[in-house]
Amino acid sequence: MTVIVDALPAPFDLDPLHTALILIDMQRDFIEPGGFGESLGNDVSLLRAAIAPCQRLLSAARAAGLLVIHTREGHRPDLSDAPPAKVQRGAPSLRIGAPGPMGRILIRGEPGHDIIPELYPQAGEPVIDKPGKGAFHATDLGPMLQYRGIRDLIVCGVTTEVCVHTTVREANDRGYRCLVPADCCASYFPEFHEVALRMVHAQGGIFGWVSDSTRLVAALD
Ligand code: C5J
Repeated sequence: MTVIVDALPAPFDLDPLHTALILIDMQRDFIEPGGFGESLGNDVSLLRAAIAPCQRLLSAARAAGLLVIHTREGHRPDLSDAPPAKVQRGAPSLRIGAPGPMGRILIRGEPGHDIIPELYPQAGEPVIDKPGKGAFHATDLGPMLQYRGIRDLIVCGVTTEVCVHTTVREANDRGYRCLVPADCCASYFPEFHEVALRMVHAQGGIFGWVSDSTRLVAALD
């Protein structure tokens, strides 16, 4: 079965059985006060706009039988997988690994590293722990998609211009077609969000396609 989604720069056709929905880093560390995002000086409330559209799309994707994959950015407690160049940025008391109100910042197993309750994974949905911005770098996402016969990706999450964009670029270079629902992504910088989305669909869709949750949910219904 093929469904057609109204998108830029052109309609996107997808087969739910060969499409994965990837929710990038919808973690407390980025979205709730007291985590990594706030430690970098950001207004984390700006990211909440993506939660309700992601919830609606997640329900539709589950009902339509899409593979649903969640990612979390974070590091081992001993920081052995954290490049020093990444750790050493920002004020020392607020760096990756430092204690915060939601546990050690961006460390696996800490409360802040977990996915927000509104979008919590269901049993059987893979969760990819990634040390970098892209979901393919140093993870088993590639083989996972290959073994499941996935050809197309719907990429949602935060932040648009950082981990969503890096993942879309990585996926595009690996031959996946990516569709980004604009309202299912968010940034601490609204202007970066807008430009990042334009960068995806510009030049004939140089990195992929852009649509929104309303159009996608209608197509999957
Ligand atoms: C950032 C992310 N912004 N998930 N990570 O550092 O986009």
